Amino acid sequence: MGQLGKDFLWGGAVAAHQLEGAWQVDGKGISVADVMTAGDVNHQRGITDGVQPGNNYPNHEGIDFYHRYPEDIKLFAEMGFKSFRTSIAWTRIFPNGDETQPNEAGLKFYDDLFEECLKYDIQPVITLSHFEMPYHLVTEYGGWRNRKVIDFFLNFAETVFKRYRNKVKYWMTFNEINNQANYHSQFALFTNSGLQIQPGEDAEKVMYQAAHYELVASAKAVQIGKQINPDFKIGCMIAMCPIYPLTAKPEDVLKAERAMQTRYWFADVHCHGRYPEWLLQYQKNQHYDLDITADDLKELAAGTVDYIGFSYYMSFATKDNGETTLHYDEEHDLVPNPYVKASEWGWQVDSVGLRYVMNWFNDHYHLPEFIVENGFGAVDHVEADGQVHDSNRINYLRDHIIQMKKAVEIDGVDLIGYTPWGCIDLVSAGTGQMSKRYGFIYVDKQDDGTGNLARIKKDSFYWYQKVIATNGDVL
Ligand code: P53
Repeated sequence: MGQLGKDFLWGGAVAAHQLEGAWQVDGKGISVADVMTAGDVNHQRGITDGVQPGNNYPNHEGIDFYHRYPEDIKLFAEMGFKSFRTSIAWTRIFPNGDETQPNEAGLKFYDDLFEECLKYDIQPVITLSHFEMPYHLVTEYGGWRNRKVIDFFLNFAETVFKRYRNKVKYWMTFNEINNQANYHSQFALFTNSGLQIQPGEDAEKVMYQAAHYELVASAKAVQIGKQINPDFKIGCMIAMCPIYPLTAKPEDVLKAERAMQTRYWFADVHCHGRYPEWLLQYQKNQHYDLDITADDLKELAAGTVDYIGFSYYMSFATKDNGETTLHYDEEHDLVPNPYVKASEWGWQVDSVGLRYVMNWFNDHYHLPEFIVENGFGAVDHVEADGQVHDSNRINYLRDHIIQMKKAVEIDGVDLIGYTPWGCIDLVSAGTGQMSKRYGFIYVDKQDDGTGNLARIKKDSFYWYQKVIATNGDVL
């Protein structure tokens, strides 16, 4: 029977663009996140044509982590964090993305940040590309639809691998690379790949091309990283929302299977180093004439990942719609699951699903896993005495940790660590809101941008501190 080891990486996760702010400080360039306005549960975030005056761009200030990180890392250390997942903002290192020489001030910032973590024995866990590619690569190259972007990315990856080779061991290449399986979502295409679909274009085909280039870039990055430091562990990062059949009707089960294939083939390529048969056949049937070379296929095979990093927030369900092609369209083919309750943002909370997906990943890929995001986005209230009683967040995390432990102790899954999302309140990726909070630490900043950015420990702060101190025994 497995156990959470004594080196289990308890921690928390964030992404550069959602908390650093300082969007134009020390030579940083404009990223895709810098041209996204605020939305809410009913309104998508806008994507503007460059930064336009008069709009609210919540990522520009974030929670000003760029200037306040020593205070924040100290709070993480107080909770007992062993790891801290963040990303390196590509635009701090290569402001436009296509320069040959990096920006030293940006490199220095992450040196200092990682040093600050290591001071407390907190291991930085680093995502190379987390929804924040240089906007210049979108306007000049069309984002990841362009093969040239592979080399720009590799220049970035090599630069940071070399610079931080003695400070960072755990890396991930592309955050939630599979969100774009939902190719109808402007948000997913833009944040994953800097794609803006032109009239008359087949969004699905463009997505398959961009994803291919990203997967090649990831495979090459894995190989480059291993040359720089053979001890590196380089993973993929998959947004895992399992898709259940609504009923035991065979057609529903088959539809759900294709839905899973459509959302998770990205993991097949990362882990197996090759495309699954169903997808090759699908692309052939669609007469997609994709730029996939024999050299690319060799790179994919040579650059498989060491572990599966994944986020887990919710599960989905689907049902048969009578189409024999089984084509899965995430925008239209999901149905509510009557057995689980949804959050205020419509995310269907399902802790048992976490154990299910840990088994699913293990059976498909037989690799170590790392839960690099999990959490409950909810409105918090600061009471008159200045406290935040976030018992619903504690309940969510407790339920998920219970299932996580079962997957390890009963099912034998090899789990590296657990870094709940947004360990300090930050800007929501999906909506741009501050009010969709995940943190153990409250940040006084509101959706309209007001607030003094003060940090407050929530009830969950003390709860998680105890969880870590007892290695998950006291929940
Ligand atoms: P927010 C969709 C589905 C699952 C995870 O999300 C997702 C998304 C995109 O919104 O994103 C991840 O902030 C992502 C983080 C993000 C977090 O989940 O929309 O990796 O950047 O903040 C939570 O509530």
